Amino acid sequence: MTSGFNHATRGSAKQVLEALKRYRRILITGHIRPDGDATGSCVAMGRLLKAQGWETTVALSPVGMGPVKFLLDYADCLAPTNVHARDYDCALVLDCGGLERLPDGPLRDAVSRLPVVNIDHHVTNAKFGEARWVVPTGSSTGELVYRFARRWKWTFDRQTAEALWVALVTDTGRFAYSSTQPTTLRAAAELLACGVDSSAINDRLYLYASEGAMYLRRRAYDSLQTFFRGRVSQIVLTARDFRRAGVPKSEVEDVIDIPRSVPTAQIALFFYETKDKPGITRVSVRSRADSPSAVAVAHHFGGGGHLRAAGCDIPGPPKVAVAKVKAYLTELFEEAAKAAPAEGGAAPEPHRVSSRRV
Ligand SMILES: [Mn+2]
Repeated sequence: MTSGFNHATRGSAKQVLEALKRYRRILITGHIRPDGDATGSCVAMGRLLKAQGWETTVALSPVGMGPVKFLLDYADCLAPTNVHARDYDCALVLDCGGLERLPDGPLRDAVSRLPVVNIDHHVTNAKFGEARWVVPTGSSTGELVYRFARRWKWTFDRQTAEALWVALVTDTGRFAYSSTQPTTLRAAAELLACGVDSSAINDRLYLYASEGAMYLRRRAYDSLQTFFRGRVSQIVLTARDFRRAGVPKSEVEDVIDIPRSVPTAQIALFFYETKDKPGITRVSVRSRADSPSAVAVAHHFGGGGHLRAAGCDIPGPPKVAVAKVKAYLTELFEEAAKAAPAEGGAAPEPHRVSSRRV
């Protein structure tokens, strides 16, 4: 496979626009359990295309959406269960690397019957649909939607700018992750100029916490453990924790920062059980530049995502998932130690797993 071919399969903004021009009624949707980027991108694109004369409907489930739910007031939104293919000419799928990442049921059925156009930034993107624009180096799909609209000189009203602002802010960890690029900040600057109330949005997204969320944070801190001489850190929230808290995981998206805050941690893990997937432990994985990549770890367990931020589902309760991931990481670290023996005769990484509570 030549690099030219690879490039072609990623498509272009122009390819996406040409495809959309062939259709009138556009169904817009994003990945399951929509986060700020998926929600903001869909809502903004719905408004942008509508302003250009398209008929647009955004289909996203508000369940578990958390504090970004307010963006749904900015678009004509439909529950994924109420979607029928006959009402649309085309599906525009945003911030979604593969159709299996759409919610099961009427929405996915409808999309599978429609011509599909995709804008996305996941490295694991399957390059599906009749037209696409996939930019793995893009900070967020929101940034791509911004660049897309900007390229055709479309304008951004305040609500559209706010939806894109939320997408950028949430996917870049408030412009802190390494995915933040000059283009990201330029987009953000333009959006601010459109009247985004960044301070109010920041409070809404990051400051306010319910009692339940505070309880979960305490539980998360209590569960913090490190392994492999501090190179791996993890927290666990069980179904029982969520039952007691009475709030969903979307209210504590940032608890992954607890294991990430261990200075020696190359890999940070967050194991949690949710109501919608009983019997499954979900794992969020984060990695640093000098470690096995998060996506490699997630991929081993059938998951995916970005180079340094990925996730996977592992059957069984957290205890079982923790053991499985630990076993895999032991292998990874041993392989790495063999491939690059320590300099100056220093002892290789220990084979045993040392565990300590911090
Ligand atoms: Mn995203």
